[in-house]
Amino acid sequence: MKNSIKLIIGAAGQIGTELTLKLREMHTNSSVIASDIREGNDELMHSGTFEVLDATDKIAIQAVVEKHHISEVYLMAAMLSVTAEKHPKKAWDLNMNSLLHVLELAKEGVIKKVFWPSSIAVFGNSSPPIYTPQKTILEPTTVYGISKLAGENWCAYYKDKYNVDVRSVRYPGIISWKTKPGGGTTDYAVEIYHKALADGSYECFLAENTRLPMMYMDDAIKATVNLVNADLPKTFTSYNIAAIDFTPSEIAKSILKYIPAFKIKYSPDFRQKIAESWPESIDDSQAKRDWSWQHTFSLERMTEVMLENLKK
Ligand code: AKB
Repeated sequence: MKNSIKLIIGAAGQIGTELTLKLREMHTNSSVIASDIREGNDELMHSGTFEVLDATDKIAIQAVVEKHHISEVYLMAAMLSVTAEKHPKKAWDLNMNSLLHVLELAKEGVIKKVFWPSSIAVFGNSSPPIYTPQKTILEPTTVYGISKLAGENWCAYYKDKYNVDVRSVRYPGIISWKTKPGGGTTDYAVEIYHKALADGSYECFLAENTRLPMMYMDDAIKATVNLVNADLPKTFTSYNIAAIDFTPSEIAKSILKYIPAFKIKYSPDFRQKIAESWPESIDDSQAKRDWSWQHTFSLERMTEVMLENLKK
């Protein structure tokens, strides 16, 4: 797969942008095609080919795949937890149809490999909240979580029935500075850095002791790239991956070390209930065993890097 051409669907989003840039750096700019329904930031647009692509349109996906001789697809387009609660049917259509289109293209042999991210949103109130295991009760409470769980089952089905090479991780909340996230419950952990620098204060939509699993972007990209290139067991698994977990008050404390006058106020809203249905921490021992997953960034290091880069 060294010289395979890669297509990122949803390349203008928070993870899609950095994944595209990383793959372009690792391979060549011309072997990584970015696509999204809207244009991305300057770095993304100027570093290689970009195609406007609606992820729900199978004919359009196939046309781009054939035009560029794509063999690997990274399907990063999705509606996240908060937006999906506002538009359940639209979220289901985007999150499911895009996946089924890509899996069908893989089944037909048009593409060879698929990466599709799931999320900690597959867990619900009945899952054990601390060190949530890989295999456990999965009763999601959000439309987003329901779509991710159904997606995991579809991936397992296509792998088992049609031997489709599809790989997946359950991302926790992802924190980064290049592109802002949109519509997620874990977005507060990005907003807080922006507001700390711009206003010296932040009004948090989660309660101060709400602990959630999180990860710095570089670790999320490393997990994605390593998983796609690993030799894996035959059965499909959407892998739990863990890095750090913290509460709003703990991330605020880490910011206070750099901005001593920083103030935080807690005004939990409807997003609190979503956060409370998700794990506090994740057991990722199977990812460690199967493909040697290991995170790098601590909360302290992440705060340092976030503030340093956002200041620029
Ligand atoms: C969200 O908050 O919806 C996402 C996720 C945890 O998948 N960041």
